[in-house]
Amino acid sequence: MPTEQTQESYFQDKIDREVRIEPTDWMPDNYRKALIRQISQHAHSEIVGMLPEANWITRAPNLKRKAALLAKVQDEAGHGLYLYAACETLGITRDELYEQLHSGKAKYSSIFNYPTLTWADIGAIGWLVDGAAIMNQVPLCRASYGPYSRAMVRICKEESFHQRQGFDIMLTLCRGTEAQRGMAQDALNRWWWPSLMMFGPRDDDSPHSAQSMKWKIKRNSNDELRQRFVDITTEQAQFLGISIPDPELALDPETGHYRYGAINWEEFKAIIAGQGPCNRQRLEARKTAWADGAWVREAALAHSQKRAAGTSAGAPLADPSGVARSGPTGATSAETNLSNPQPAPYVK
Ligand code: BYC
Repeated sequence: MPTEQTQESYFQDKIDREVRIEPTDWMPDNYRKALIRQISQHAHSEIVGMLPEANWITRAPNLKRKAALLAKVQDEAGHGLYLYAACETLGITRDELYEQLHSGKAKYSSIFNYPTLTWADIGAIGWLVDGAAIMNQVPLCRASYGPYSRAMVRICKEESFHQRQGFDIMLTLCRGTEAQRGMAQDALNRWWWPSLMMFGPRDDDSPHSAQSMKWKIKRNSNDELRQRFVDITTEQAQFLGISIPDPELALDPETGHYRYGAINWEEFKAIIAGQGPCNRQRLEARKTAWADGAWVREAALAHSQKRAAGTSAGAPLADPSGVARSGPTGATSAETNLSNPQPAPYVK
């Protein structure tokens, strides 16, 4: 019988050799907890992140923009689902995860506690917020936990489209009228600093980084990723012809990186403590969605129970997918549907 210590050194050795950890493998309890914390925070960020953007679907300036925004918000629901599913493989239920969000025990990204005041904010979110998300998430495609790393591959592909649509909105505004350029500048002024905060506290103030990097849950430090983001977006802002609201931003010729001014960490702490401009509103919206969805959950449960009971009794079932299925009578649901264009009722 291996001791806990030998199991742990075997586990670390696997991580060091880049072998993925899978749900049925032995893992230290703290590794499991660290993953649940990070993956669930990420999943919650996706579904809370839908709120400020969804606010603009009905006010998008044209059909093309509306379709792209609608698709983006739907993608975010999908990202939430992949991540919740990955998290559930660690032995926690979806209900427990939601409960942690609703009670305030689990965090979600600080960035979604700011309001979206104009259409340019949708551009700035795509460009900066999704840009920061990609910077942080591409390395997570190589995270040591298999289900998480695989979910991240798909998420990152979609995030790239999100970033492009945001940049395209900014570019259109910046090439537009004086008023439109003004809107783009105002959005950059409001979203720049909160975007830098998305990467988390400074490395010397980040309690989880060292262990998470040893376990390869995280591959890069918060400051490292933040610097990469500043380097890339500064030049994108120059291309757009708008100014980053940081008088200290300057290229350091020695390092080749852009130096930037001090981040207001007091604001960050207040936001993650629940005191941001929209924290209450965001949590209320999630709790209302959960309560309003109770009948859907009940109906889905009743449906699956009926199917299970029906299948075990060998009775024919209407397939909600609409694919013809033959029951013991030889009749298919498609045939039933021929005489009745409505979806076939359950056969008890
Ligand atoms: N917001 O030791 P640290 C997105 C918390 S958006 C709130 O550095 P760690 C999307 C942290 O949880 C982004 N809380 O932690 C984009 C910890 O508190 P607890 C979501 C934050 O985990 C567009 C404490 O501060 N992305 O997906 O090593 C549309 C100490 O921090 C934040 C992810 O979640 C923050 N910004 O590093 C829709 C990516 N930063 O737990 C959606 C995966 C830190 O001890 N997550 N905290 O109470 C990560 O990469 C890491 O968790 C972080 C933080 C870099 C965020």
